[in-house]
Amino acid sequence: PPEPIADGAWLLPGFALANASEMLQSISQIALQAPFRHQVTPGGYRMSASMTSCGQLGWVTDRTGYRYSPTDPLTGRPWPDMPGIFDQLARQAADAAGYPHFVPQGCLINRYETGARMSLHQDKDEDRLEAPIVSVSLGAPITFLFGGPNRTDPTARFRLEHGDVVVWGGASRMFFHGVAPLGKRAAHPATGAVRYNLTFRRVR
Ligand code: MD5
Ligand code: FE
Repeated sequence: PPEPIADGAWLLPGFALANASEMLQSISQIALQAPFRHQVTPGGYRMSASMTSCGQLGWVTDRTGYRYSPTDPLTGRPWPDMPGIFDQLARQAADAAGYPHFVPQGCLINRYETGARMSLHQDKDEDRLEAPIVSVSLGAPITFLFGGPNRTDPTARFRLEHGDVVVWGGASRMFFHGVAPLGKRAAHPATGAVRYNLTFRRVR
């Protein structure tokens, strides 16, 4: 059953488990067309998580800024189509968390290897901040950090495991959050020492 973890945020433990191996296969297929790459922030830092996207819009960053793009800057081609199983799972999870009619326009796929992390940030490059973000974790477990609406708010930490889904809506949609470095011993039989996170987003 969904567990509340913050104002408007729901953890759905194991919600994606039954589809996990098919989703991992889809990620491999997507990466053949749109390879994982380490993007650079506007400040000039190389992100330690590598990323790709599928669907109508992908999230990109370079020295000029953060934005959503219908094409992959690496290849100039549209992002790979969003697999039906991704779209269905994201809608079902949003529904189960009390956000019906969620329409994902894009899926950002983050790939964490040992030591990769994501520092505290807000997701605010979307025009539709009233829509939730659906997040699916696959592979090695990590410690997720989330705070509140202000950067200085205290951060809670909890473990996200293979197959877990979190739906971030309501107030939590704008909360500061991050990911602790993937531990040296963190692994899962399905992926080895790698964690994937898929975030489904309504952008426009
Ligand atoms: C991850 N990814 O585990 C996380 C999961 C990202 C990112 O943060 O931007 O790619 S998404 C978690 C999330 C989304 C929106 C709001 C909140 C968390 N929150 O309020 O804590 O790779
Ligand atoms: Fe984020």
